[in-house]
Amino acid sequence: MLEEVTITKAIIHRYMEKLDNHLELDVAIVGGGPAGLVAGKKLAEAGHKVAMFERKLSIGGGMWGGGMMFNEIVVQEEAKRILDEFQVPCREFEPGYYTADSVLCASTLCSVATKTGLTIFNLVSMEDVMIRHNRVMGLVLNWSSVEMAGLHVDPLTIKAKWVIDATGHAAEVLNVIARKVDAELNTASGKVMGERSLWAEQAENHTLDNTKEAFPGVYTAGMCANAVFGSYRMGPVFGGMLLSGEKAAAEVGERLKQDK
Ligand code: 48F
Repeated sequence: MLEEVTITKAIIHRYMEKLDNHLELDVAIVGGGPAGLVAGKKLAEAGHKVAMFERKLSIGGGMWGGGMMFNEIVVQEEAKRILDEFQVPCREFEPGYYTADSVLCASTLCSVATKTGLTIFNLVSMEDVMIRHNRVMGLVLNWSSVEMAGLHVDPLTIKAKWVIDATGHAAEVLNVIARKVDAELNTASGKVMGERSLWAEQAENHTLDNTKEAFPGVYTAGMCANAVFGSYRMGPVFGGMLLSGEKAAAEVGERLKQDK
C-alpha cells in the first residue's frame, strides 16, 4: 500500500537533511556546466565537502546543445583524457580532434560527479555573495522560481571556504562582486572585463591561464574565466572547459590544504 503523505514526508525529510548537511562547505560551485561538473567531481574525489548550485532544472549547462543544436561536441587532444576518465566514449575525427555525443557527455559528467560525492542543488540560484574582510565567505541563495517570478522573497545563505564561479558567459558571481565592491579597495580584483569575439584556439589556451583566483575566495572556471579576464569565446569546443574545471579543483584543493 502506498500512503501519499509518507511519500511527501520522505521527500521533505530527505531534502532538508541534505540541505542541512551542506550549509557549511569547503567549496561551493555555482553553475552546473561542464567546468563546474569536472571541478565538483575532482574536489569530491579529493575528500572535500563540495556542493553545486544550479539555476536550471537540468545539469549540463551549454553542453546539451553541442554546436548550434547539432548535439555533438569537439574536444582537443589535451582534454581527451578527461573524457576517458569520466568514461565518455569519443571518436577521433581528424588527428587531434575528438567528438562525443553531447547528451551522453552531459549526462555522464553529471552522473559520475554525483556518484563521486558532489551534491547538486538544482533549481537554486546564487543571487548575491557574503563578503567579510574583503573576502567572499558565502553565497546568498534563492529558488530560481522566486527569481523568475520576480517575487519579493528573502533568500537564505550558506558558508563556503571557497567559491568557484562556473556560471559560463554570464560570470554571475564575479559580476555580483564587481557591482558591490568598491573598485578603490580592489584594484586588480573584483572586476569583470567582459568576453571578446570568437577565436577557438586563443580562447581555449586562455581559458586555462584565466582559471585563477579572481577575487579573494573566488575562483573562475570554464567560460567564466575568459569573460572575467577579457579573453575570447570558443564556440563548441569543450576541452578547455574540462581542463579548466580540473585546474580549479586542483588549485582550490591545494589552498584548502594550506589553510588547514
Ligand atoms: O554555460 P555553462 O555550460 O558553463 P561552462 O561550464 O561551459 C561553457 C560551455 O557550455 C559553452 C562554451 C564552451 O565552448 O562556451 O558555453 O563554463 O554552464 C553554466 C551554468 O551556470 C548556471 C547556468 O544555468 C548554467 O547551467 N548559472 C548561471 N548563473 C547562475 C547559475 C546563478 N546565478 N546561480 C546558479 N546557476
